[in-house]
Amino acid sequence: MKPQFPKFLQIQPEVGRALTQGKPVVALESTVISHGLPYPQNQQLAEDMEATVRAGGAVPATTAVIDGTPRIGLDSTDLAMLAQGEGLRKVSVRDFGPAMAQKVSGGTTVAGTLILSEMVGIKIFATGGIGGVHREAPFDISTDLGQLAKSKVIVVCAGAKAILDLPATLEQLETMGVPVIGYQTDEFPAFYSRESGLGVSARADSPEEAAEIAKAHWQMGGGGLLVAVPVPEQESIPAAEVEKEIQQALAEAVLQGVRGQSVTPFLLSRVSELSGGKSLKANLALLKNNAKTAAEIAQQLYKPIGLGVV
Ligand code: PSU
Ligand code: MN
Repeated sequence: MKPQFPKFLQIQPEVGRALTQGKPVVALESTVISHGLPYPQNQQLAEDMEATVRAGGAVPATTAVIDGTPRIGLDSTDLAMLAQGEGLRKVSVRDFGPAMAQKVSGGTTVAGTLILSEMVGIKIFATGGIGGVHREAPFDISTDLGQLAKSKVIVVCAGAKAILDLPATLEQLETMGVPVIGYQTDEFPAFYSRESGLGVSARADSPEEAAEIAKAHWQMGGGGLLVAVPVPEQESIPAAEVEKEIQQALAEAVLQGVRGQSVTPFLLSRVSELSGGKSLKANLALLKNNAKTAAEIAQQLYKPIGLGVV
């Protein structure tokens, strides 16, 4: 049966064809472009992630809202606009309605990308780090977690962002029934660092194994899954080293009264400045590595192996 795509979405023809033919598609979130990284690294990264997915044999589909239309699959002009545009929104679950009605543009967060992916049958996407429970304000819990529990999509990430309360974030994921799969690791990666001292709920050593776990989870009525891939060794920063910068950035955020959607972008950019660009390098490396891993898993997801097609 051919998938029916909602009329209010704009799907790039190549992505639509791949979905209709059951070929592997990897979605890519775009808040990392509009809010997570500085220009021009953000634009280069957006292009690099698409190229990495392609090299891995899958079709990339960066998602965003442009002039009020939710879009799945963007071209270079769109990516450049997201990287350079002024006044772009950060589109999470509650922001689609206003963004669409008021015809504005913005990058989709992990939660926003989960919604769009599931709507068109994309089963996997790549990001840097998911949102989670904040340290200074434990009632500030990213919508990413709630949406992960609902959408039947794999999110390939390098763990949750290190600026967060990682143990609390893992507890929330457990409460919400979201499997946390360590990819070739028993430890939950901490974004800039390969180590956190925290465990995962299961481990997968290959793309096949990750895909089989996801298919079985979905057969049992489960929602989203995290596949947590450690940042490549060469660009990783020891947790103790980056922690000092995180502490300082957190203190500044409290002092300056940074709140709501601005907290995560503020912290990421301050840590980058304080680390002399070292954390930015790690962030870029892990994003590309996650795109590569997502393409590998996508190949397996669309194959009728083991437990059968989903
Ligand atoms: N990963 C990155 N940089 C980012 C983000 C993730 O490497 O900027 C974004 C994601 O879009 C994620 C969002 O969904 O930050 C979380 O924001 P908040 O904590 O406000 O929910
Ligand atoms: Mn928040």
